[in-house]
Amino acid sequence: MKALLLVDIQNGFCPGGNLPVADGDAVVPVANRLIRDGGYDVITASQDWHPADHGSFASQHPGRKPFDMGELSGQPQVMWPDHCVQGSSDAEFHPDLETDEIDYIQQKGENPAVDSYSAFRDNDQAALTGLAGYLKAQQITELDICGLATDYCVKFSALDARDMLPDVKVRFVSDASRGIDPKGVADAIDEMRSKGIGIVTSKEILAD
Ligand code: VGL
Ligand code: ZN
Repeated sequence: MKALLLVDIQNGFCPGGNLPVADGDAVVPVANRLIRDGGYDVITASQDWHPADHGSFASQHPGRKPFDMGELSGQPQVMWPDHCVQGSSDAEFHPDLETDEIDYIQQKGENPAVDSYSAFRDNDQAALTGLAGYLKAQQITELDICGLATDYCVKFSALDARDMLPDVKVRFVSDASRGIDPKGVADAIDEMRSKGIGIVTSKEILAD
């Protein structure tokens, strides 16, 4: 059983959004091809879904500017611009993403006191989402992961998948992903590779 995880392909991370990733919308046509022709049995997607007073927002920390380093619940935390607020258009999936075939949507980042880059659990690893349980119930053996942003939510989702689904072959789909910081992306790919995550392109998947 093969599964695809589309990470945070939302307006907020695309040009015109509140936390835009350069070229973020370029992942949409690639994701659509994977959804249609990637041979997946199960398609899942995550959605960054913050309350308006989320503690990762610089606006909640007097004197901090977006992209400063700060603290959240005693942990170092990037201070983000307000983004992906629940129910706002910023939090919607990109309008061109073909969402009809998505079997399971995992919203995350709802607890104002902790950030949740990974679609599987909060950054402090205390609370799990339902995604790992869902994928286990589907008896998946392969999981391909792509989306936004490579150096944050895609990377942490892939590392948690590797950790929490030990019998599943996990791969990162590079051309269906974009990141915030070029150095961060290169480091993220090195880290994923070193932890046993395969690095593939959509071409290789679509050729199979
Ligand atoms: C993300 C920063 C803050 C992401 C989410 O989806 O990569 N990055 N919230
Ligand atoms: Zn966020």
